[in-house]
Amino acid sequence: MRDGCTPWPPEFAERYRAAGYWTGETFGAFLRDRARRFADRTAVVGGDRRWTYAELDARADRLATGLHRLGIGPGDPVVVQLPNVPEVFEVVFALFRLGALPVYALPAHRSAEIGHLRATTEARALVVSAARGPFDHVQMARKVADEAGEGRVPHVIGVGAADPGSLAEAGALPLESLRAEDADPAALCEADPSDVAFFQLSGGTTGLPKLIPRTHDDYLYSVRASAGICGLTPGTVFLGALPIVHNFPMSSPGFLGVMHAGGSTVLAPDPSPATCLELIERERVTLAAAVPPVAMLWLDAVDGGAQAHRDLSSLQVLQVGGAKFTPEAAKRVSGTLGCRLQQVFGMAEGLVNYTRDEDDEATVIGTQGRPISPDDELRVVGPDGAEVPPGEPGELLTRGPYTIRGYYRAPEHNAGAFTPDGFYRTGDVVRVAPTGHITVEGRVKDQINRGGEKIAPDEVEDHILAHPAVHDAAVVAMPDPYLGERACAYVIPRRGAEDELNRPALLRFLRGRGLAAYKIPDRVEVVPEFPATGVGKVSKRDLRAAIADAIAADR
Ligand code: J2J
Repeated sequence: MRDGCTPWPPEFAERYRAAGYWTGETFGAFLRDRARRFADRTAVVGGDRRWTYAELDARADRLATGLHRLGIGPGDPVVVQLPNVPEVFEVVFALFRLGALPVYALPAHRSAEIGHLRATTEARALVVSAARGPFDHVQMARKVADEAGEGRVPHVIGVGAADPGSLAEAGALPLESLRAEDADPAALCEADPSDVAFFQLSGGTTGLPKLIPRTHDDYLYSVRASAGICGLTPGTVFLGALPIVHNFPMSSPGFLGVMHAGGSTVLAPDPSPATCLELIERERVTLAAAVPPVAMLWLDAVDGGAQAHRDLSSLQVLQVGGAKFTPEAAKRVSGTLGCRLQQVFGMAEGLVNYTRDEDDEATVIGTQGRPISPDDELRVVGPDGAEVPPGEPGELLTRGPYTIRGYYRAPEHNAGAFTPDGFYRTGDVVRVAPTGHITVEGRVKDQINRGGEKIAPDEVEDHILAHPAVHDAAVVAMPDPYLGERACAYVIPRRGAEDELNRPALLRFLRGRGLAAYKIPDRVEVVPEFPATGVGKVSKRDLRAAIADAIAADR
């Protein structure tokens, strides 16, 4: 495995191969095979564009050829930050065909995150949106690229420019210019299936987001198994409403599961009910994936709202995951949307759980499902690390055929995030029923789950601490009826700088540092001191309670 990664011990790798989980298929070969079997079927729909499997396959080869001529080759990381457009598929499969590694960034990420990804992976190119919009991704990427030392400056590639010719002025190459007339088979390279195929980004709990190295073998196993569990067929029409390279819409079963089955993915430019419910009706969508706040917006829009007139009869399953879906909301799905609910509890590090078709209603509403694989090993432990009695709440630890054994280039962090025998500490507090179904009860990790978007408080605190008027900062979750949680920053001003520290100034400062918008605190409380724990550390528990009380009193 690539340097900086933690391989599975050989006895586990052998077991996973012998069980038929790891088949030696690569992503490049995966698309080739689908293109042969489903050539004329629609692979992806975005706006008024529809690409068949054969067309996607040919595009991937042509772009791979152009990228090869640019000097991108086997093992080269390339940051991919794109909105939900068909080119996402073209770019990532072109990279796979070269043995190059996509590094998946979310559209919301800004220079702080993209810069970190570039530096950690030593990326050879940054592929960003050049479409006109409220934010200039090309300019940001150019700035990030120029921060790399001499000789290591990555290419900036722009996708979707209205006037590709003008991109050169902004210091970027238009994607169009990289599509070779004819594919050159010599440019293509078959990757090692047991090696890293791409990097996902972790939500993170401490410091900067960690990179998650996923192999062809492990990831394609989760994709195939997910497609089976979700009963996908060539008739599946999947609505990609969330940022499409997030682990959930990519692999649970996501667009890759849909490709495995020969179905179609319809890309929604945004997750709003107006956009998505119209697409479900028009494209006869059968499967959609949403985070809880998005699902709730759809429910409200249909339940006597502006989208009540939509014909949603094609929709068979709404998947909800990424954050806890309350039983109250879960109960509304079948009556309002006329489809089944599937709860999904997953993580980019690996383990994914689904409620199943055959589960009774109480299980679908009250649990977050059970694991994909019979070889997913779960341990539920108390604060002392010992297993709790069955059915009791505790922290979930897991290892298995598609759960990583370590983050990329993070040995110190890995020492705490994994047990010595290779279990990943999820930080989630769960209960496991005798049937194996998991209910998420809370978490022990210091993380904020803002409607499915994960925030590492520590990362935001570091940015706040860089403000000259700030003495100390603590970022905590506060309850929110719509997103579940939002972020509140408690800050102590430096003595004498009390007047300089106010919310607008701090928010401007954080935006100026290039932090993704969802990480910018929703509320700022300026205080003279923090409550302390017995050992003198700031008590985040007390801060969470204080802000929850303050919100309750405001209502
Ligand atoms: C409660 N918490 C949940 C759920 C994730 C499928 C679905 C989601 C993700 C994802 C994913 C939850 N109820 N149903 O990668 O393939 C919280 C947990 C978990 C963390 C992982 C997939 N579903 N969570 O959300 O890497 O805290 O993956 O550890 O973004 O989200 O976040 P992420």
